[in-house]
Formats: sequence, C-alpha cells, structure tokens
Amino acid sequence: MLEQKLEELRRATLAAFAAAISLEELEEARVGALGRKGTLAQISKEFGKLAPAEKASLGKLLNAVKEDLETDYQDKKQRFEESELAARLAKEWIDVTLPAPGIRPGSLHPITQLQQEIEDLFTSLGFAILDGPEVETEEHNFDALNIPPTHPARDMQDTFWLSNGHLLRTHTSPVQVRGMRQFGPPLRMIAPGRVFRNEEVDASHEHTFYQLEGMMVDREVSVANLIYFMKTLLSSIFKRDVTVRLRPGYFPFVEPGFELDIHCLICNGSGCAVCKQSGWVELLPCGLVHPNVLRTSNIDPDEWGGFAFGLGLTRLAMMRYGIDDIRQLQGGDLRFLTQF
Ligand code: FA5
Repeated sequence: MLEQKLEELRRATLAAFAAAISLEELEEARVGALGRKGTLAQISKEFGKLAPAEKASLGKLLNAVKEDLETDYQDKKQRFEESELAARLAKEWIDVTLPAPGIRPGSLHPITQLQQEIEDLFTSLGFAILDGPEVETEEHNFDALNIPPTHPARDMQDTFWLSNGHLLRTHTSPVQVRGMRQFGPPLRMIAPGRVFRNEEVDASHEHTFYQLEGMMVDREVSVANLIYFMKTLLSSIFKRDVTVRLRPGYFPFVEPGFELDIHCLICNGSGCAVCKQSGWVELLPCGLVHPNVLRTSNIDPDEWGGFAFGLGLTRLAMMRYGIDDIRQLQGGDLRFLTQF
C-alpha cells in the first residue's frame, strides 16, 4: 500500500517537475511533494506505524524516492536559474566599446569672469592686484578712511559688527589703506573682493556682494586721469558705447567725489526694478583721494595725490549679462549658472 503511494508520488512529482515552466511552478511542485506538510511527510507518518520488518524494506524505498525527487528538483532549478541569468545578461548587455558621453565642462561664475577681465585690463596698465581680509578692523574700514566714530557717514553702510569689535568689511576701500601702508607711493592697485552690508535684499541689493577697488597715487594725479581710466574700463567691459553720467557724490575719503551711473541696460533707461524706475544704475563711485586718507597712511598730501574708485562688480555683471535680479547671482541654481 505504502509502496504504491511512494511510487505514485515519484511518478506524479517527476511529471510535475518536468511540466513546470518557471521557477515558481517548480517550487510549488516541490513544496507539494517534499515540503513540511507535503505528501512525503504524510507518508512518513504512516511509515512510523509499520512493523519493523516492513520498515526495513520500505525505508530504503522512501529514501530512494526522496533522493530521486530532490536530485531532479535541484537539476531543474539549476537549469531555470541558468536560463534566467542568460536572459538578464542578454537584456542588460552594455557595449563597453561605445564612446563615453562627453564630460560636461564646468564654467566660471559670471562675476569671476568679469573680475578676471578687469584684472587683465588693469595689470596691462601697470596696476597690482591686492587682497584684503573680509573680517576687518574698524580702523581700516572707517577711521583711516576719514570716517571717525561719530561721523554720520558710518550710517551710509549698515555694518555687521562682530562681538570682538571687528566687522565684516562694508566695502573694499580698506584695501586702499593696506596697500598704501604696505607699499607707499607711487602706487597703482586694484582689489576685488566680497563685501557685506546689513541691508534689505531686493532686485538690485544684496547683503553680500562684490566690489572692485582701484587706486592710483602719484605726483600729479587729476580728475582727467580718473576719467580716462573710468572710460577705458567701461569701454573695455561693454565693447560698445554706453551712456554714463557723472555727478557729484559724497564719500568722506575722496574730495572731490563723484558718482558714475550707467544708463540701465536691463530696461534701456525706461525704468525697471533694477534701476528703481530711475533709468540709471549706480555703478562706479570715485574721486580724488582725500588728504586725510593719504596722511593716515603716512603719505604726504603736499607731495602726492591720487584717485580711487569702488566699482560695484555684482551690479556690473547684471548690466553686462542682462540679469534682472541680483539674487540669481548667488542663488546657486545650475540652470542659471550653466548659461555662462
Ligand atoms: C562705496 O562702497 C565706496 N567705498 C566706493 C568708493 C571707493 C568711492 C573709492 C570713492 C572712492 P557705495 O556704497 O556707493 O560706495 O558702493 C559702491 C558700489 O557698490 C555701488 O555703486 C553699487 O554698484 C554697489 N553696491 C552698493 N550696495 C550694494 C548692494 N547692497 N548690493 C549690490 N551692490 C551694491
């Protein structure tokens, strides 16, 4: 009786293994026959009730059936796995001999590009490029520039003060002082860099922006020299005629002082958020160096004179590239930056 059941199990299971067309079907057949609650387990229970003599002969058959089925199962399983792997390899095949997609090159930030152009221009005119610290002393940022503590001009630039009494420089002008003290006259220098002001941010104002300071100290320096260098700078940057206006401007460290404004290139002067509807953008304040500034840097104003300017580099980048919101320049958005 049990013998027949075992032979039937062997036949039916081998047939089920042979008919299986997937690993899942094969597994289902295995569980039905050899699983914990499968047919073989049930037969084994009945086997326990047999007399010892029968056990001996049937035991061999039981083991043989089990072994046969397991061997056949492993064999088929391996074949399924091999063909599955072959199908995956065929599907996921990569031609490693194909040329790789090109590496997308990075590019310099528009402000950096502009800065480098201006550096090239001024070095060709005999100017040195100087660097100064972003964390400055009150003396360099204000006092040495003829702005003593009680001077109302301190309110022109809202300052980030640090708890140790230093500050984040509000302009690049302190590098003038460092340059004069380090090198003395005659001096031709520019100093590009980041400056900070505690300001409300809008389309044309950032709390962190770039300026480029320029200074020339020599025996005979006049407003004519200043205008020549400013004109050379602007025509080299814009490579076309741009309308500018020069008007008196007050800065304690220059006398006379000027504001050089540029006709807004975003709206062509018709009025927009960048120029605050005025048609003009403040770009390049400048003037002749105040005698007090020369004096505090150990230069005799009776012998030497100079001009200085403080170019708004971030605003110049806006005009040059037609950027209508200053916040885009430091937003870090790659869709914006990859255009340059
Ligand atoms: C100064 O900072 C003076 N140190 C410039 C100077 C140097 C005058 C040497 C004379 C001689 P002002 O605060 O105007 O000046 O700033 C200079 C330029 O920086 C402005 O014309 C403008 O283009 C730019 N600028 C000022 N504030 C901001 C701001 N919040 N965001 C972006 N650009 C600004």
